[in-house]
Amino acid sequence: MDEGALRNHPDMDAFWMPFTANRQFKAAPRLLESARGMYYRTPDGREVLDGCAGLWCVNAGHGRREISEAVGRQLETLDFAPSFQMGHPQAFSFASALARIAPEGLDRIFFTNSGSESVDTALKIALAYHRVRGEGQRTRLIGRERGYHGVGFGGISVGGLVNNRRMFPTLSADHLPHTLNIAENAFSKGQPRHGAHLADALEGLLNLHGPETVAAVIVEPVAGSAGVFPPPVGYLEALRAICDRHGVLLIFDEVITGYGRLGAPFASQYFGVTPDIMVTAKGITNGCFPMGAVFARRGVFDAFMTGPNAAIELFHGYTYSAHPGACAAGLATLDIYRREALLTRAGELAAHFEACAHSLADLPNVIDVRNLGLMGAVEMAPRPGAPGARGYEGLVGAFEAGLLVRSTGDTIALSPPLIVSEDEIERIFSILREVLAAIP
Ligand code: PXG
Ligand code: PLP
Repeated sequence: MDEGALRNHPDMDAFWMPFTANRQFKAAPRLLESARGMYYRTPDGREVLDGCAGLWCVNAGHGRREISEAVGRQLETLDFAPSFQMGHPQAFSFASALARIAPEGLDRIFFTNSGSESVDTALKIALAYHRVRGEGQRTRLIGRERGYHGVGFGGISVGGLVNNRRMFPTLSADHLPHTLNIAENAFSKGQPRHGAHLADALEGLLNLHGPETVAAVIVEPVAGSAGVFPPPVGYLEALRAICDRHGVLLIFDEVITGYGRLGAPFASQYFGVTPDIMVTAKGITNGCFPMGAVFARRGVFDAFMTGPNAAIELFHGYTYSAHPGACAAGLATLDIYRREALLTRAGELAAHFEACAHSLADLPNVIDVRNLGLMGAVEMAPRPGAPGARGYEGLVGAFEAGLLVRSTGDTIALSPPLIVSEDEIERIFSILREVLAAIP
């Protein structure tokens, strides 16, 4: 079908597209029809280099036959099995395989179908954990400004992106200040120097409410959706110390940073800071099957295993928790990650990625470049009177020039599949350079 025919296709009306300007998109659609390795292909046969691993999820690159074959075999053997009071072997195998790459001690794993479900699961586990230990007064949750924790009611409550919150009532939650500080840290390579003191705001919030009323603090180790904010040096360590002092659980949301994005299996290992609960999704199945997993510290799990043997310990779960197809996809994905050493590969490429990203610093509208591992962002000054316009023009211009990027406000975010080559990294940034240079 040619572009004109697709544009007029009546079927476009029915799909209410998520996080999309529906009318604008349907008037000039951007379609991806197939994908292989580092490239998408459009219906009109153009190749588009994948600069953001789909949506931060296709870490092993596209079209991995090992995964589709494993899923096909699994669905033919066992298409579905309930995980409520029943089980199937792949669920246990996959949880054990994840426990082997998990941060030390985080080896009890609850399956969900997405990052949003994982966040809500983690928050509920944190609240219930305090309750089963006789500290049921710990009901307050603390997130962070500009944090993204998915779109469930729990996630938007601790989340800090105003557009995701303003239409909806939220649970009561407080927010730490965000850590982006362009005035002091612009063009930092890797973790910015200034800002560890921002963790002290947690002491302030705990003192305001009484620390004994607070259940958990949730942060992304590197804020992703808001535009890639690596944590200031010492910041995560300070949060950990404050949580320890006051018996508050620390939750890391690793939906983006998990599965190799920074050069270690998880950001927790990269930074050497271990949370009590870790939220993951996306790269867990290379984006091939919807799935999420919440990792809990052994002690958190054990706190629930205290009542009568016959008592269900946690009244929570999804029909598709540990779906057999998802478990097969996940096992095949972990096999690829191991065989190709992808969970550490970002560490080898990080310096080259950093150099290429920062080579855009001289462009006239660029006010900041940020990077860590294989996460990067180029931020432009807003055009006067039209905030977000330059970012959107960057997204559209890049797509037309054969590069898929993400835009958020006037920031272009990059997170290529972990199979990316040095040449492809150079290509990503040389295309982006031309596109951004042409934006008025
Ligand atoms: N937590 C974090 C840290 C995320 O990045 C979620 C939770 C929610 O996951 P699900 O699977 O429910 O979408 C995410 C998802 C973007 C973008 O453009 C980022 C996400 C999703 C869609 C777009 O930055 N992150
Ligand atoms: N709504 C209804 C009416 C249901 O019966 C169920 C599950 O049985 C759900 C919602 C929840 O669906 P899921 O378990 O897929 O999250």
